[in-house]
Order: sequence, then structure tokens, then C-alpha cells
Amino acid sequence: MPANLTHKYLKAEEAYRRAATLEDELSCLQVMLRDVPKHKGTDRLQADLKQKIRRVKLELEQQHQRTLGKPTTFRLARQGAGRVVLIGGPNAGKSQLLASLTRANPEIADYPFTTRDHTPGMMPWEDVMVQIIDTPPITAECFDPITQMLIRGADLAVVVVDLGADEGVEQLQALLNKLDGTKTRLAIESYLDASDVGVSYTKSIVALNKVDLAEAPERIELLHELISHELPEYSISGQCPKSLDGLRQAIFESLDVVRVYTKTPDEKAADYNKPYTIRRGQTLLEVAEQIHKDFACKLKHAKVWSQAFNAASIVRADYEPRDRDVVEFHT
Ligand SMILES: Nc1nc2c(ncn2[C@@H]2O[C@H](COP(=O)(O)OP(=O)(O)O)[C@@H](O)[C@H]2O)c(=O)[nH]1
Ligand SMILES: [Mg+2]
Repeated sequence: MPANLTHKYLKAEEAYRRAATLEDELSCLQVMLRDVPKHKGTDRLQADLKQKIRRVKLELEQQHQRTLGKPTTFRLARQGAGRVVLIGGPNAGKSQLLASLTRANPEIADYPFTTRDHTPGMMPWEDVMVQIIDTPPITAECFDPITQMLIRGADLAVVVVDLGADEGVEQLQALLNKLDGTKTRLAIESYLDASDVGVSYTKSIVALNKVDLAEAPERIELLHELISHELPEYSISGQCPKSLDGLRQAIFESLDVVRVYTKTPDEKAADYNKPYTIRRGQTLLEVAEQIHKDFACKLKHAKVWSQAFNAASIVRADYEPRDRDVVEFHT
């Protein structure tokens, strides 16, 4: 046993001995490796710790895949104006970001693989809500089918990159490679590749996370030297709500949502508290369907107050609303 091991090291070693879960084992080993005095006399101990960490990580991933193999169905109702999925490597800060953007309470910890499940939350933006879903980490070894399914179905994927560790850049590369090996991939816009059956691209952005740390600028530079990707990037700190304004706006704008406020002929003003939301390019028919299934069939015309016209206009059901139009339906 090498001499002059710190108190912190010995405490972590004791906790490691008593660790009940693989997660606990891993976090203790990581503390031990950080705290072991770095000199020739501890070379063997350092190598030993690194090997143990590799082994526990492998076991964790196997455990993770076993538990994922079990559920065959997974249903998470769509809510709000759109669905956004947070993806990334271990420890990137996905759960922290979900907690900062929404009112959800995901588990946040400084060791990998804390997110066992897919946790949804709702992000308020102006007068709409956007559904945000936290996911387990994607690594070279592990990309669970539920996350894949969620990415495919999402309106936007936010790739969270860890600028707090040297591995952050590798993890991004591993994630991009992993997805490129499947039929679910990331791109500037969502589309289905017509020439390659079943290959689907989901609109994505990159969130460079933990810019509050001093090493962040260097790691961004490294990322740009090593990885060429086409996705828009946003620098954020999940722990600093103020730094998230740009990301929030980018998320909302990427959904390409149009808000429509409705009023009845008797009402003087529209209900501005609860807009109906449709995708840009959809018509008044889609709004009517959200109000009531039968309503769309009965629709004769509508009166629209739009910033695009000077005065109220009478339009037909195939009218494509602009954001923040006020609509009065006539049946
Ligand atoms: N410095 C810093 N640390 C962060 C930030 N966001 C998350 N972390 C830390 O990074 C670790 C992993 O965060 P977590 O959200 O659990 O990562 P996940 O595995 O991607 O869900 C935790 O110790 C967080 O406190 C950030 O913006 N800045
Ligand atoms: Mg997590």
C-alpha cells in the first residue's frame, strides 16, 4: 500500500468497499483516482483504479441494456406545442438542463448513467408550453431503442455536449457515429431519406454545455478542430438559467409553430391565454379539428385579424394562419 494517501482517498475507498450499487462503486473509484497522489510509487495503484473503472462502466452498460430489453411498449403522450428530446453522452448535463428549462425533477449527479428513464417536462415559452424529454446517455456501446424511437418522433433533438471533461468531444463523436450506424440520424432539418429506405433525419441543434467552466473555450476550439458537423451550436450553462434564453428561443423557433387565438362572434376580444398551435403551413381546418372533431366539417368560413392584413378579412378553411392571428369561426 503506497504511503501518503489522502483522507479523502481513504474515505472513498471505504465507501467503495460498502457500495451497494454499480453507480456508487463507479463514483467512489473516480474520487479515488482523482485523489491518488500522482508519482512513480502509485503507478500500479493508478493503473489498477483505471482498470476497475473500465470494468464497472462496462457492467453498468450491460445492466442498462438488460433493463432496457424488458419493456416492449413505451408510451409518453405528446403534450404542448412540440416535442424536444435531450440527448448526449454520460454526464453531459442533460438532466440538469431539463431541470432548468422545465419544472421536472430529474436525478442529477456527477457520475455517468444517472438517467435510467426517459423523463418529460414542460418548458414555458411566452404563452405556449413545449415538451422536453431527458434520456439515458448514448455511447459507442449503448443506444437504447426507446431513445432512438423518441429521436425519430421528436420535432427537435438537442445534443448536449460536456465541456466539463476532456472526454466531452469524444463523446459527441461517439454519439454522431452511433447514430450514423442506425436509421435515425441528425440534420439541420427533419426529413426522410427517400433513396435509403427507413432512414429518418431529425432536426437537431448542439448545446455546448458548462461554459461557466474555465476550460470551456479550449474545448470548444478542440471540438471545432476535430469534429465537422453542420448543426447550429448554442453555448450554455445548464446551471445558469440566464444563459438559456438563446436556447429557449431557438427551441421554440425550430418547432415552426404558429399560434392562433380564437374568439366567438359574441366576444369582443380573443382568449389570449390559451393559443391553439399548428405547424406553419397547416390550415384553419387543423385548428378547427383541435376545437372539436365535428367542428371542421361544419366550418363555412372564418374572420381573421392578422398582422399581415390591414383589416379583418373573411377567409376559407384552407387559409394558412400567420403566428398570432385572431380567428372567429363561422359554421
Ligand atoms: N459546471 C457545470 N456543471 C454542470 C452543468 N450542468 C450540469 N453540471 C454537472 O454535471 C454533472 C452531470 O449532470 P447531469 O445533468 O446529471 O448529466 P446527465 O448525465 O447528462 O443527465 C452534475 O454533477 C452536474 O451538477 C453546468 O452548466 N456547469
Ligand atoms: Mg441524467
